Amino acid sequence: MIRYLTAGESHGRQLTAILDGIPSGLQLGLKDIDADLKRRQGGYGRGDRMKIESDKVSIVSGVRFGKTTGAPITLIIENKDNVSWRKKMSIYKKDSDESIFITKPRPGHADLTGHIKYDQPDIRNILERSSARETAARVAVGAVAKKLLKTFGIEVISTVLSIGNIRADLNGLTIDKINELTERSDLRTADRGAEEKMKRRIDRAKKDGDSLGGIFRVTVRGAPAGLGSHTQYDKKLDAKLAFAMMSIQAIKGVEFGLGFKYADSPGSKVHDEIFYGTKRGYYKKSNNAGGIEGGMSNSEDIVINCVMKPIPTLYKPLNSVDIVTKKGFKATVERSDTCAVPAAAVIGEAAAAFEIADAFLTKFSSDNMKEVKRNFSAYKRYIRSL
Ligand code: EPS
Repeated sequence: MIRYLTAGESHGRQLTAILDGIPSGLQLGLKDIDADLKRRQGGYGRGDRMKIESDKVSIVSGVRFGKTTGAPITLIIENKDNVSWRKKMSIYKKDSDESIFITKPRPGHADLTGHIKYDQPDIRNILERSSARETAARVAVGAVAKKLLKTFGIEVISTVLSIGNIRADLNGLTIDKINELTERSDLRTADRGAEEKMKRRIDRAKKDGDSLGGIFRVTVRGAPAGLGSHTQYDKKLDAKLAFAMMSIQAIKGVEFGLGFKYADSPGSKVHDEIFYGTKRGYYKKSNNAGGIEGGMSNSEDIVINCVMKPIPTLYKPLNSVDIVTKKGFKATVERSDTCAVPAAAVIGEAAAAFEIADAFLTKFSSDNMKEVKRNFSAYKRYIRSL
């Protein structure tokens, strides 16, 4: 139902996203998007680039007088750093300069395979686009999806579960409390004790020229039963969400609900039993499934955990081979973040929000918000009648 593309290089002029299929009549302002762009830029452990950028969106199509028109929405975010990169990122042949070519691929990055696949003598042509800078555009798209979902009482939130090998203890905390503590935390985590330890671990990694990964959780609250479908592989909601999360730079694994822990227990211990109450209708007392059964949302919270690898741009040298001389070297120093797990959590919200909005509009489809609302209300009446 909805789709988007992004374009733009990390040090190019701007990032652009075109979002197609959002119904007409959705109230949308710059503030809705800028708030999430700011959240993405935060997080203890970010590098100096974030001191240069202060991301703000421009909406250049698809919105008029504060509401979507149904036409494609074009979102633009400027790269402030581009002023120092104009010549190095020039589109003109006359500005070409072999002396600035990057020939030393970083282990763990797209550099080497991108150089081979695209036949590019300058690795910059790969790294500019594989850079996580692109996620600013995706967060802008996700913010529009979130705005749409909010109209229907659906919320997408995130929290950081671990950084390095330090885990947050969320025992005894309600999801509202977790969210409140997360939004006030420099590391987007709800455990203050763990946060202090994580910060010290990040400080140490920075001093050592190293980087750290971690795990974050994205939770979708208020999704009705029946988003996605069991009938075809590419309609399954968990499959679509997993694809979306895995498409985020540096994400190496995704699990839903109990996830990999499903392997440890027999079926009788892990499947969420079904109950019925005259007021509540069908309900469950556990949510090991993480809100999705048979590729469909089941009305419980959708719980997605993602692991982010440590960022591959390191000050600490790792073995690599120069693509011109074919000689070994110890990887070069590049400006980078030490840890970007809190930012990845915000990006995860955006990726999930887009997929949920797509599944929502597939189910309650229309070209205009009024009709989507009518369709959704009728479905809610049907669910209440069961
Ligand atoms: C990134 C390297 C750093 C990060 C960047 C992602 O940029 P630079 O090379 O300019 O120092 O700051 O992330 C962002 C710019 C951003 O907005 O998140 C990389 O190599 O992926």
